Amino acid sequence: MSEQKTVSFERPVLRGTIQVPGDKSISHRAVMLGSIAEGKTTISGFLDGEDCLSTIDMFRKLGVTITRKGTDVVVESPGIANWQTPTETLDAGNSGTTARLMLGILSGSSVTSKMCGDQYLSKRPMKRVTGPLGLMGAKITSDEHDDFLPLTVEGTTLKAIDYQMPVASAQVKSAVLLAGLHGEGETSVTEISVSRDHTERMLMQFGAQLTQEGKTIRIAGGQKLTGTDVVVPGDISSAAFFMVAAAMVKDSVVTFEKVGLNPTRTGILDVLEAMGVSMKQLEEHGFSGERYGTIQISHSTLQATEIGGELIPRLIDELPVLALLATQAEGTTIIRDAEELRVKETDRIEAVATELRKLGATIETTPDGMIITGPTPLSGGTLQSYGDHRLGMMAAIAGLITSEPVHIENPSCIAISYPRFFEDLSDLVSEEIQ
Ligand code: SPQ
Repeated sequence: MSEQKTVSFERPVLRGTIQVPGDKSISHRAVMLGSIAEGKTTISGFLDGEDCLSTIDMFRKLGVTITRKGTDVVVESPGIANWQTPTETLDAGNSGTTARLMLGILSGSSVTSKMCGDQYLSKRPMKRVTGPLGLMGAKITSDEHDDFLPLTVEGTTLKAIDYQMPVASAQVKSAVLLAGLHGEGETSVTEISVSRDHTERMLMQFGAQLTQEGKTIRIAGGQKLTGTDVVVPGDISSAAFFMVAAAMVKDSVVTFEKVGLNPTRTGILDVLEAMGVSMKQLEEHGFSGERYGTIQISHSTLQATEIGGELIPRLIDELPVLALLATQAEGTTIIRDAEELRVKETDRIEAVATELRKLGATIETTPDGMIITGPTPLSGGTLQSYGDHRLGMMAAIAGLITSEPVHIENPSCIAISYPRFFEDLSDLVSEEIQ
């Protein structure tokens, strides 16, 4: 029998201050670059979610010593040139970031390894990465279908390419740049829309030189990385769930401390503002090339908006919960140019629409997005997570505004990016004082 979690509150109000767990994208990259570098790297604020633990596990199999005490991680590596050939298959679990970035890294290493993923990751396209890596001379083969895991990578000498990306994807950009780091010559990647730039920022923090001109990033091959200290800010994609909750639930005020404010990730703040959400930025700091700060979000009257174009890569993972928010806004919200949602852990366009309709929402799907008309009072129901952490958390947040309880099927996937999600939810929610 599958497990279930119920979200049910009489008259919830969200109040208080929260520090959400470390950024998933930055945590992966800190372990990856720390393992490529020779020597010691320390990471604080690491996300101990299942995806990032898959990345740690892979590098241990490659002979890197990684110790972790909660959110503090120490990586001690002999450097990429001295990795061991793993005796076991490298398992990326549910993590697309692990799989795609590792394909780029392993291609230019000196080891041969086989990589697999879970049932969801095994259906996600890999050709977007193996295509450009093949142009660099990477030796990646498959037993069955070359667009999907499992894949075998035989490390080899790579040559530089100039790559024009057909999709806006930080994973594709990062895989090519990380392969380029070990290629012969200068590799360039040109994006169609700017995607999260954590790889570029962190490569520079580890001592590599990159140049950027417009949407083109260049990296010279043969550069050596040096271990360093990385501080991981809170993940704005995790904070997004409570930001939306605070905006929707009457009388709520929530303060988010040390949350990542990298401009390539703050599209959600632009959308909240456009929808009329009352928001205060209380302070801002920078560390390791990443910005973070304190943001306060309060309950507001919501207006519909349009979300598309260059904004999409800046909030791609927040679209499921923004669709929920749109059900409470006055008017018709249009999400377009988001076809990438169809190749995430699940088809997030169909899954979001199917689940929110069960609660009574008015949502139409389009090939590249959703059209949502509100405001609509939502009823309760049983929602599927599809094994997708973002769907599971969206369902839980919906439960704060439904007239009846929301039951979430298979909620354990939430631990992929936010292991203490339900504890943080109950800490923030208090029943209304009459
Ligand atoms: O790692 P994974 O499984 O691909 O995770 C997701 C998520 O919702 O957490 C997407 F399913 O985030 C991606 C994001 O969508 C993480 C990421 C990164 O760290 O580089 C980039 C985005 O993917 P993409 O395909 O646009 O590059």
